[in-house]
Amino acid sequence: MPPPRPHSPKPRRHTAFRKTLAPLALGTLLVGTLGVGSAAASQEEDPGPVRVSGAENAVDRTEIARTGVSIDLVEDDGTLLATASPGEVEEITDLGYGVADASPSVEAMHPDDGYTSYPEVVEHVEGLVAEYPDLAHSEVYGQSHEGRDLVAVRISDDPGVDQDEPEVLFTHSQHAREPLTVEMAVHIMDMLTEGYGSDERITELVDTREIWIVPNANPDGTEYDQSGDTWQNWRKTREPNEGSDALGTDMNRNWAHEWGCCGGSSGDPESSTYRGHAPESATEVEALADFVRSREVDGEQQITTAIDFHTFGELVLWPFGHTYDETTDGMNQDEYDTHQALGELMAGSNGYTPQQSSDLYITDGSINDWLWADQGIVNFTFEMYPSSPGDGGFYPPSDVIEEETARNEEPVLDLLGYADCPYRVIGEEETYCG
Ligand code: 0X9
Ligand code: CA
Ligand code: ZN
Repeated sequence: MPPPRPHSPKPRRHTAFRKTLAPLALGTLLVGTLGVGSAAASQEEDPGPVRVSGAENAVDRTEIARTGVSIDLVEDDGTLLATASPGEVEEITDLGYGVADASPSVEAMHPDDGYTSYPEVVEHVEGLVAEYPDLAHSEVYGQSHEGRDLVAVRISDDPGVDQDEPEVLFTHSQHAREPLTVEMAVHIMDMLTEGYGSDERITELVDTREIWIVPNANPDGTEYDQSGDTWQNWRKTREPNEGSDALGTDMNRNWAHEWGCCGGSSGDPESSTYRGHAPESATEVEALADFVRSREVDGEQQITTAIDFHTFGELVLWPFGHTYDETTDGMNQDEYDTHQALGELMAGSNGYTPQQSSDLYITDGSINDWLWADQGIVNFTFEMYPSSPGDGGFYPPSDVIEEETARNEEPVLDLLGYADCPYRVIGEEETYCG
């Protein structure tokens, strides 16, 4: 069954085009916005891409993030690419940083058919399960706000039943405007099923692990992002917020560990890093958190390791995000060292930069912090290709998909390999897995 189409009016324009196309589009705009006054008014405040100069370190970046902007990239010279509303631009300017418009080129903004849409990913999963019933099994773990199925795929030998094997979780597209991460999910599913029986390493891993793939954690956001003549640069979910015209929550600020603690998210629904009105208030976060909790069998969380895929920046990140400290309540030295060693190992294969997540800027309510602190899962955020906005930012041309997803085969297989005892990576398997 195809998911219901959202009924919200299509956006008339995109922030990125306001400056260049405004005079030209004025006539259409007036006609186009008749009768949708409030929606049009809220779009005036839609966050758009900006370039921020003058930030020198993670503390500066956190100060900037605290205004509510999403920091989308830290460039080598310290310049930031961010998504900011007009109000946030003013705040950053008041803090003494430079802000310039960073609208991407028109060509770069056309949705690219080479990407896998949400309906296509559902179809791909159905095809996979039909072709490899002995290796792949799909489950609907909930419904998005707009009623789309939230899908998880289990790949293992005997995938329909729960075996006593270490489980690994790959999550994709918490952020709608990161479509390359959905391609990563497709690549992992294809690699594991096609490689089974011919590739010895893959066969062994599929036989001895249960591998969960959530190919799109935020389908409403993705469908909206791909709904117009241009990509919509949309990050959040699409659920209405009480008392505001602004839609959606930043899923990666809505998780229930130290939610909203540390200036790493926004309390303003207009912001692209809005944390929601309560932990797990976003329908899609609650459903995914429930799914993770459901993997606790006989008091033991079966999932041992995880990667949450994002774009962009080519980074491997590990918890915590809510504090600059490496060790703290809920993260001792061995635990930190295990994350660091595994992160560095994986970065050694894909060429990404490995670092603690707060080295970038403080985030609170991220999935990483919750998976570790609440569920004890050794886990990472991958920020995939590109490393610079010049290569397409969130929307690189689809002809990079094959190369940039294949680039993560080795790290994914490495992580699967350590899933029986991640502490082996620091030589402490006796202590923790004996
Ligand atoms: O800010 C985010 O949510 C991630 N970056 S993105 O540009 N894809 O939005 C980074 C999250 C890293 N922080 C933690 N994992 N704590
Ligand atoms: Ca199991
Ligand atoms: Zn992201």
